[in-house]
Amino acid sequence: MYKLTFSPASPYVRKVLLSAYKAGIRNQIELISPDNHYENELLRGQNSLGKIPVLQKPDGGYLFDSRVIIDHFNRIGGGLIPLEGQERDIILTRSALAEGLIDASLLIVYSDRYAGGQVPSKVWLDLQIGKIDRTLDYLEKDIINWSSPSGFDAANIGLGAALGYMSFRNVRVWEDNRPQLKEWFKDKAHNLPGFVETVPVN
Ligand SMILES: N[C@@H](CCC(=O)N[C@@H](CS)C(=O)NCC(=O)O)C(=O)O
Repeated sequence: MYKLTFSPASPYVRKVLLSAYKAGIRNQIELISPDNHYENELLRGQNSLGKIPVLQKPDGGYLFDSRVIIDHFNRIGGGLIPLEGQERDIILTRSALAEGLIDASLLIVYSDRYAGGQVPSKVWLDLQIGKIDRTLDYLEKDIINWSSPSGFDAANIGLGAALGYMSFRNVRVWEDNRPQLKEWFKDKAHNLPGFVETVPVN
């Protein structure tokens, strides 16, 4: 069995779990919940950056971060990232865009959570909001191209996790004036294997 540091709120963990569903290996993964403090910290401690997700493989080796874990799932189960060709470059670039949405959203959430009683910097918040809004506007036009021969790929999974996280933490009302993206989320993202099972909770 694999072991995965689990947090029900983490968009990076959700991305990894959705990828496991898609690759057909979800049933080979034991989730180590934060309630299991000792084991969760032991796993997390394998990443000196102190971040989750961390995956322990059946052979005892460890993998992080989420992109590396997804690449591993892709090699053993497939269906997430084409192994070669131009399509691979496209999916990886789209995945990076979705990742950037998650990163900027998390930085906004953390700027408040770790402000230590100070008011978060408006300059910093505006910088992150600018990245998010520009990307959402781009996606509103580009999402029509995101359908994949394999059904759902790593980029679709990343975007589903990113939009879900933004709503969950009230980072942005991303649906406003973005009907294409809204429809994609309702019709496509909700059909990702495991999407409903991994809806973020506190
Ligand atoms: N690039 C990493 C980011 C992981 C990450 O930032 N995870 C958050 C949880 S959502 C975390 O562990 N934060 C704690 C920290 O930054 O100390 C990945 O893709 O896995």
